[in-house]
Amino acid sequence: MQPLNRPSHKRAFHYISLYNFAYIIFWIIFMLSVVVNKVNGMSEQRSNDLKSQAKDMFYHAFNNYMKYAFPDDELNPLQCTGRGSDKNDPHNTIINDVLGDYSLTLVDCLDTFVVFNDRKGFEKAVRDVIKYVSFDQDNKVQVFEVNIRALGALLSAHLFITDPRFGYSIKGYNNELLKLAHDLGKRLLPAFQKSKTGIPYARVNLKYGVPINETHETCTAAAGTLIIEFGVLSRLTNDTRFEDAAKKALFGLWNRRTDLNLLGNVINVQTGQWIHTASSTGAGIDSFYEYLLKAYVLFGETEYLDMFNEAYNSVLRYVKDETGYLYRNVNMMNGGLMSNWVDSLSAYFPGLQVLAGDLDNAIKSHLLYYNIWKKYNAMPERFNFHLRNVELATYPLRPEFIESTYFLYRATRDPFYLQVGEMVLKDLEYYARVNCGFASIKDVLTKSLDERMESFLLSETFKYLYLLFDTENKINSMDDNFIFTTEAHLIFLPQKYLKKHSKIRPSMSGAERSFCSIYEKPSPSKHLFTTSVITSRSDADFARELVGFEERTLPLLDPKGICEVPKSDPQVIEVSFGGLQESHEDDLIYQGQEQQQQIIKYVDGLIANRLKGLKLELTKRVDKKGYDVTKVDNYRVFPGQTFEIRDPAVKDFWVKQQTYQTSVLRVYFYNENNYNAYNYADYIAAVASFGPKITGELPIRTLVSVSSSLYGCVDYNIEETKLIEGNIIFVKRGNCTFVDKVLKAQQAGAKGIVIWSNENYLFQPASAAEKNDIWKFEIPCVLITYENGVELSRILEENEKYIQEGKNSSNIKVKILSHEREPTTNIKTNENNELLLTIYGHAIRNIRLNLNLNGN
Ligand code: DMJ
Repeated sequence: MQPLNRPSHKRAFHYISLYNFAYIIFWIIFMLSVVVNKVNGMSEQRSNDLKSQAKDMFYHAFNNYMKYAFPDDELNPLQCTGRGSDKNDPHNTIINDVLGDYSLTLVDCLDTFVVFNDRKGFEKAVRDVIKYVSFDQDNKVQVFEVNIRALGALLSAHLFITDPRFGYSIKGYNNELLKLAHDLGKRLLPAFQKSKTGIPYARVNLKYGVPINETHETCTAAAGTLIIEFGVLSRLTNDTRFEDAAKKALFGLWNRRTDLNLLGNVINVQTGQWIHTASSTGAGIDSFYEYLLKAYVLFGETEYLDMFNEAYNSVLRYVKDETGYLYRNVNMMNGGLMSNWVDSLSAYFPGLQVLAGDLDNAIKSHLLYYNIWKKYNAMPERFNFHLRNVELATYPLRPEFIESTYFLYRATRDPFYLQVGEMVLKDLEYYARVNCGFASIKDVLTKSLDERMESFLLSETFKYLYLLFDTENKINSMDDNFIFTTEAHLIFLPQKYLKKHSKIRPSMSGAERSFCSIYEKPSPSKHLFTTSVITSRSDADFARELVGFEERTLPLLDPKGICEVPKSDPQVIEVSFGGLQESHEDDLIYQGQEQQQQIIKYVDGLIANRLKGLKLELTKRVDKKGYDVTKVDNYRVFPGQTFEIRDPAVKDFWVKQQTYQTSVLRVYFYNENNYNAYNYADYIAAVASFGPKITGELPIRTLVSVSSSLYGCVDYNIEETKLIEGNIIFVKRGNCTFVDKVLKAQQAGAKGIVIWSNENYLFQPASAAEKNDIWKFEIPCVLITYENGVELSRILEENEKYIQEGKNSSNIKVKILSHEREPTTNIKTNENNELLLTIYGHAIRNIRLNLNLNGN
């Protein structure tokens, strides 16, 4: 029997190997992809279920509002009653800024019905608004709130009714919503008319205008978030007053920006003085940025884009921190840190970054909020990133985080964002749903509830949630100049309402729009089975560590558990022509031109006839296509302008010039909460022009700071020398030269010196030539930015505390490593055979070389 069986087995094996090999492989791949898909992807069935749930959530809130509250403004979700303005307490601005007895919730969610494709619901809501809503109310409301929630909603619904493309026409409709909007707009105008700067008063009484003794203070977002609704109202009614007023307000703010292109938070509308000087992407300023970019998308007018690009660049430069995950509150004058929290409102910013085409930054900043949500199953109003805990614990069911998630999903189609949506949806259902609707969360730690259901829950939160899962929704593929307003109202403007573009507009931003997405889809081979790329990013865990979220939700990529600290090209580079030889001075070109002005300003930018002694500031472009010159000495180069160089010496100088060497200062520290997961930080440091260059890795050493000699300018005494010997010393910039600091440190036996700059950009510590000849510099000297210095001194202080408390006995150790990318400058030619200066391998886009002055 056996001999007979053997061949048959063999035959069976041959049969399998020849015919079924491909079949088996197919099944293995299929099963693996199913398994991985379960982890990283989302089935159609699941996203359909979530879509229906999102819809159900909206109707649960809306129907209960209609049943228990309408025609009042809002529903009290715990008591199942309605509420309007607080007549008993006129100073109750939390209520009265928003509720003015005009059925706010109904008005605010008109176009949400369009998103749900609910024609009947839409028509009924429109008819109710026409029948019940009047803005002729003796109520003082906030111009911003009424504008975004009511005016925007009315205009959006009117546009849908009157544009036959959508099929939302209503029989007998006679522009009633537009008339209501016009009436409301006129009631808001007094806020502008009484202001000397054109920046509107924050509040206005809908019946009687701006009350006497009304406060002069308003915030940037309140005054800078009007142009969309006011612009559209003007164009639809032919009444130009609204657009003119909103534009004046916007420029009133913009023209008061600082030299850093930053705006503050609160301003006096009569004097134009800034009252609160914190600049951020969050509360008080958030939608100002949003409306610059969206005004450009909607109206197509490039001045808004230019303003946005300038403002956004400064946000990246000063508000965004080193890691690229955190956008903080910084002083508008000097970029210094003003507080240690991020707020829930700023979670919209990644969505705006998507619209700006900056996906890379959008993904990073969104990861931070994702981890905050994971930690609390909600988004606390303020989160302290220093203490890694909640600073303000309320969560009024705001939309911002889900809004960004939606935009990121549309841009990447990464199922990670669907899972984020599912997490948000489940948490809202579990923690906020009550019998009569949804209640705001009073405390994200205890999940206690508040008697409030804000109208934006219906007009924004549920709308974005639904659109996220309804991947085929028409709105998602509208290829038009349409936008979601800051209250998520859908606004589009047919061609006939758009203005003709002016030809005088500076050329650059027209030609090189930063609107194409720079996101590169992952190559399929790299992610064969993984449908989510976000969860596979090597720095994904970093955001988790930033918020101190213990539970690991993303796959562990490094077995040692060490997060990768993100690195990127510098946002700003300074190049100095201090060392430029004036070899050209005898050239014919310059004969008789010694008196010629070195820099000439003209409408399209600046011209430099001679470069020697000039300093250039180069800023990374928003579209990531290299750098732009943003300053030449103290002259600014604005977006769209060029910097023309007429000095032939630039060619030699640029080719020879190797910009200064940078290194990495790796700081190893003890972290009480999470020692294993995150125990070093890398800071990019500039290496001094004198002393040894850094190659490879220098030995790890203890970092010391001498409290009696913070600047390191005087000879160290015996005690201090003992502390310094064999270690690396950390000193502050200032009080004496870099050379003095190095020599003193060297004398005391230091093995290296780290200088804490007072500036937030890197530059190279240099020495006067004579001293260079006299002294021998034996130890490496590196300089770190002000911000990194703040962080490092905090780490040193904390460690000292841990040592005293007996929690840790080890000093802070540092290692200086060479930076793998040597920054270099070069000259290349572009496709039109024009010369381009490059730095770090990137072109400087707005430099024009005009080196042939004699016309030969
Ligand atoms: C909404 O009214 C708008 O999104 C506004 O821009 C900010 N505040 C709320 C939601 O949080």
